[in-house]
Amino acid sequence: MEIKTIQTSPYTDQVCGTSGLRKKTSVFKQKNYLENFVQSVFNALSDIEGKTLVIGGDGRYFNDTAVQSIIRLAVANQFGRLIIGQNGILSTPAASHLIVKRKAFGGIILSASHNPGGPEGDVGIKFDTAQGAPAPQAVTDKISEKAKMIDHYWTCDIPDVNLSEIGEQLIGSTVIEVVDSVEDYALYMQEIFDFHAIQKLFQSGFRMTYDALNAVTGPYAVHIFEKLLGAPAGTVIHAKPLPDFGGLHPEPNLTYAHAFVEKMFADDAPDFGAASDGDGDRYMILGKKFFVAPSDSLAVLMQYADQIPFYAGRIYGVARSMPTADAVDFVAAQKNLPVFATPTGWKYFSSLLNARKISFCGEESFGSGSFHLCEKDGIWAILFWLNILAVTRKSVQELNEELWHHFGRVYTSTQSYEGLETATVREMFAAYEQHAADLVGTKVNNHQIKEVGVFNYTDPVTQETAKNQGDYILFDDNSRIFWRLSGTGSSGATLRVYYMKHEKNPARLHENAADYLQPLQEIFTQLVQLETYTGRTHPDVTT
Ligand code: G16
Repeated sequence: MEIKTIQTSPYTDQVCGTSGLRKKTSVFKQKNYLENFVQSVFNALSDIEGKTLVIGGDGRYFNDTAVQSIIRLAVANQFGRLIIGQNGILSTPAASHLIVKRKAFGGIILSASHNPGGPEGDVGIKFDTAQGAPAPQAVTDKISEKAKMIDHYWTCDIPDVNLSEIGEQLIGSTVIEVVDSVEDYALYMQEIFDFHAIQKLFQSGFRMTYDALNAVTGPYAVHIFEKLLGAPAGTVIHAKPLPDFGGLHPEPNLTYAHAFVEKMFADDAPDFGAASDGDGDRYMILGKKFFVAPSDSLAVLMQYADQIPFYAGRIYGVARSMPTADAVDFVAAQKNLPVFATPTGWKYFSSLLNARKISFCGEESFGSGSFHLCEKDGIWAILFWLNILAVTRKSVQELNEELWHHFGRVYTSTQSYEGLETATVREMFAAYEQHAADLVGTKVNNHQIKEVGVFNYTDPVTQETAKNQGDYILFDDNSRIFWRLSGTGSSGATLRVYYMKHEKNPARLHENAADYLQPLQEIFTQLVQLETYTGRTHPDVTT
């Protein structure tokens, strides 16, 4: 087998965002685009010869060709073993678990997560380290640097590897091992949760619907919920991973998973509804006619964590990203546990998880996780809920409302304005920042401003810093507006604005979150002159 050196020239846009590189499919299809980036990943890592690399993805359009190209590059770069999910399928959490279980050097995950797929959609590549964790900032910076100066890559002329059959073959000096995508992950879930208790819950007539949105989690969900836990066949809908997700948007939230949400708000809704995103690391929970906000979900998991034997005696603390509403802080305070607030991006949780400063973490963007692995994990979170429901025999609504009655409800809403001009948004930010300091102590629409600022972070474990992670305004009643630019979009700029207010009045715990937070939205749009700069009066997505 001949190793070929291919001359190439850099693309200027190969800069890692919140979670690896995400671009339009047409961008990834350009000559050498994928190869340049993958070789840059390898160039950024030293000492890869003979090492093990895990490869998998969410089954979206273009992944099949991308996997074969990555195999050729990895063989030519002399990796010792490639562990590949059958048919190229691995959810992000399953890939993370395989990396750790098989002591791999790292893994390449082909997914643009919650972004749509297909010829008009997006493609993405993430690199996970030997801890099964998203590459930290220092590594992604190095990858972006290498991509800027790349002038050649190594590949080889080998036929496409058959990924449909489980087994091993030797190509050059590299063992190619195709593994079952689901088995190891499902075994791990059985170590963590009380499957027997959840089986009994289903035997009692408990009804669940799980929407896999034709993305990666279908096979995992059918195996775990229907086969192992005994939920009736048909509990999992849209179970087959499809290249274009069958036209569904692979982001489970109130806007994009509207059909599923309607099902859960119908009179004959099941007791429990859940959905995951494209690569299976996010999740959404619904009860009968009841939506669980991601920040409330994290609070419920934290409240009942000691009911799960795997975590008993191992509950150290919790982290949430700074824009995430602080419902979990109240639970943690009662349990006398520390809370960490990180920038957006799962990579910022890894050091805290590995140092066991925290056991759990989560974000408003529908992700939660624990030290069981260093990626967020949708099926894990859903099993956690099922385990709590099985032990307490309370409803989703009861579990959530009990916390509201005890601690007050932290109303939260995230609004995203998509497809904005990056330069215009920067101008808008700059104009706001010029007068921001003068706002302290003033009243806007009857809300007294206590503090304004920019969120900067120092990792308490590594001491690494991350600056300018978002702007915030804090009011004297501790309500808050936080805003930042998304780092996962593939074109233009997406502005995310996060609103939060703590309500203790028992008579006001059951309002619509977006309506309740409307006054804060008005303040934001007024202070940054949103309409003047962007022409927008309404967000594209509200969760
Ligand atoms: C990634 C990150 C998350 C982040 C999310 C949204 O998730 O891992 O930490 O919250 O993107 O980021 P942004 O607001 O910058 O778009 P995923 O599921 O897309 O890999």
